Amino acid sequence: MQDNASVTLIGVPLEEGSGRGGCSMGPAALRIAGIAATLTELGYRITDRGDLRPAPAEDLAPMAGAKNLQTVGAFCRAIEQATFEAAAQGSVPVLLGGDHSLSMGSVSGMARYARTLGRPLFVLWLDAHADFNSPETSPSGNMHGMPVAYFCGQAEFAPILDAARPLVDTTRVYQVGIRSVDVEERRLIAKHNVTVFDMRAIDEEGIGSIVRRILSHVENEDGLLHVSLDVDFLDPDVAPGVGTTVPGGATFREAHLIMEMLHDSKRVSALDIVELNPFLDDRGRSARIMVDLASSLFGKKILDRPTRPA
Ligand code: B3U
Ligand code: MN
Ligand code: MN
Repeated sequence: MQDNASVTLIGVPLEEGSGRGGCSMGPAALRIAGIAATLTELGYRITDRGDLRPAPAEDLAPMAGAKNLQTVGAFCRAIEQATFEAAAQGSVPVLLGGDHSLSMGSVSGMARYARTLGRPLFVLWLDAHADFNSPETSPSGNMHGMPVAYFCGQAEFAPILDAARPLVDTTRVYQVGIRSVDVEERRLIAKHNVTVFDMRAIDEEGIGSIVRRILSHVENEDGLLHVSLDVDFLDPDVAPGVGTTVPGGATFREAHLIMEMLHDSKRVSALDIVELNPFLDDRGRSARIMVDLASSLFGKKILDRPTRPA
């Protein structure tokens, strides 16, 4: 992402992928927490496309292993198009979620855009969960646990969403912060060579070194980078406003350092902010933290010069 670029906000009031109510209020909470004003102050031109509200996709046959498929599928189609269009206009799409199933659409839209440029798309998945289930392996049937498997091309999705979609090469997917993985996900992650930096890796190596390594791969291939930020990446003590809290998550400072390093890289082409559940939040705290992290990703600095001597 270039300084002084334009940003397109895309509201996704989707909670049907999560198995509980609340995430549909996420876009409103992020707007109330000041996402547009914060990015405007940083010098960006903001277009707010409002909230997507597609009619359910009745051509999708209901599936036992994928709850609310017609709603989630309709959203993902609309998101794919809106994300692609924003990127093709030279803007950075910022998806205001909404549960994490929305990333099936946003990553697919960016994969289509990257293909038009002939450049590879990388995905940085910041999450407590691997989200690598398919309708066959999911213990819950909730589609927010499936987006990574979807855009990496797990075969079981072919009949239910667009089979001709561009995919992301699994070797270009980086999962950071993982600490809750289902049995089948564990097998699939190993089989597909997804690079996982779990919480142990963060504790042992430090987040700065991990992010530097990921960014050097993106740079070596002149890639675009899609960042998908699940609220539960953070420790629940930091961000309680999420349905599936898992203890032992990233700290406030670790998360900010990631965002600051991502900004410096100028590689970020799209951002998802997902799983914020204002119904479970503590007086807007998590919404404000997500906006704060977004502002670091878009260039907010502690000082107007490097804070670390070269
Ligand atoms: N892996 C479990 C739980 C889960 C995944 N993502 C979230 N929860 N937020 C599942 O249902 O797939
Ligand atoms: Mn997730
Ligand atoms: Mn999660």
